Amino acid sequence: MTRVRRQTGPGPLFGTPPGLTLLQGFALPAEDALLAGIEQVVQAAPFRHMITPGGFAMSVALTNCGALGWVSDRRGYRYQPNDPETGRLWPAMPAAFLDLAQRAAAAGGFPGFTPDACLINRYTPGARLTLHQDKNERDFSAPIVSVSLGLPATFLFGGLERTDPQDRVALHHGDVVVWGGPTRLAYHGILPLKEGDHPRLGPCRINMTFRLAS
Ligand code: MD6
Ligand code: FE
Repeated sequence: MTRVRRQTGPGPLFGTPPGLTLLQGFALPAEDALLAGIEQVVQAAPFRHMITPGGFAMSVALTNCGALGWVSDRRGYRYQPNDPETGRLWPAMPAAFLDLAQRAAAAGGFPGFTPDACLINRYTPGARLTLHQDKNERDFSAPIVSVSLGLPATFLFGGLERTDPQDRVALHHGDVVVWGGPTRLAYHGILPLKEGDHPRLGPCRINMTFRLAS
């Protein structure tokens, strides 16, 4: 099984599982703008624990910005233009978010990526994301760009079947993962977040994933 080892300094890390590019520290220069943007989005559309179709509250709290937002409720998972809590449109995607996502996608081999959805996940210690596929988007030829902020987490990256073996990738503050092509529908998840206190974000991890949903 491939083990991904953390290297020093930013830049693409070769030897990651095929179809996954890890850009270590890529988001650090934009850190202040990203945190300000998140604050702005959260003021208009606060983090909330959505209910899964099975009836459980997710341990991860989430919100969205951009033309479309990912939502979950008893009826299932989908993208929609409005926040179900307020009925209002999701807040616009801050320019710094779009700029970072486009540069990261290009660095990961996907030039011309224009995401219309940004899902923002907040993890506190113990929160996890069980193994899943991202398959509510319409066009799987577009990649996903995923930005990690705050406490580190262990990302599980499996295959196209739920039971396939998984690689583990450590994601730290400022890391960006670009994911597309043959592994676009790979199962993946996040192990329960460990306790910790991040200098900028405190006891939490925030993940932003950019998608072309429509
Ligand atoms: C997370 N990320 O990192 C959860 N999905 O908190 C995801 O579920 C994810 O990072 C698709 C592509 C990249 C991701
Ligand atoms: Fe996902």
